[in-house]
Amino acid sequence: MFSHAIVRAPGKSLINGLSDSKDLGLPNYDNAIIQHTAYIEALKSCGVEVNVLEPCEQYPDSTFIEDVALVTPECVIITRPGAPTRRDEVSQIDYVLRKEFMNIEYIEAPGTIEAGDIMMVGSHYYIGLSDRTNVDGAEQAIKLLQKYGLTGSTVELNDVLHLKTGLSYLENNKLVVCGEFLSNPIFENYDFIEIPQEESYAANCIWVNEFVIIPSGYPISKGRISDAGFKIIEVDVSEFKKLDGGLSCLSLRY
Ligand code: CIR
Repeated sequence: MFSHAIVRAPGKSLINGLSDSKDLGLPNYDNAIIQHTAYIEALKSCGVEVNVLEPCEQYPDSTFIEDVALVTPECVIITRPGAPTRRDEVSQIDYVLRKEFMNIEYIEAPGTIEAGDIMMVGSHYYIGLSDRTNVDGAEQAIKLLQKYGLTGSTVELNDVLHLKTGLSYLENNKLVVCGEFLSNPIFENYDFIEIPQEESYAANCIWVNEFVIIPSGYPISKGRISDAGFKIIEVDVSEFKKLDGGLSCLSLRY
């Protein structure tokens, strides 16, 4: 169960965020604020207390707060983002987490890792090797997890930005799966909830205390996740999609 979440309000600099989805256009700041507020309300309705951090104009992608830290029940790992424009974003979360957590660890150069590449399944953490997360960063993270009695393993990525762009774990062995992960033997023992390619954006959804928060506008995915026994909350995050950001990227949950 999660009791807390941390989010960062988007800044006006959002329009300068990284994007491989330029065909969707630039994000609209006013809509992004409305959508972000609805996202916070969705988290609250799952019983989570939400700490809303001030926007940080210096870092256009800083609303995608998931990427800069991994919060586990035993320790926090401050990441080292692979995207150069995001690397110093960590300075904006470090002091926030220090107020709440004792065991804070850091990924060091030349390692890079973004926590959108890390999927928690109980005490095990799958780490995607992507354009943002390198082998060194993943190995450092696995060693740190082991130090606290947790485990980790790597997953090669081919097509997606982050591991959780195409995978979401919903507890009870249920795994939302799309694209390249459907045929990856690493995940063959999970109960798949398959997301069709045309709805691939919905593969990034979040389990929060019996609920699953999904992006609105993906009816096949909604039906399949609902049929698997979950209560669904839909949130429109289309402005964040324009920057390749999904639902999970917008919060740290613990
Ligand atoms: C980026 O490219 O870094 C941001 N525009 C989007 C980050 C999305 N984060 C995530 O999937 N965990």
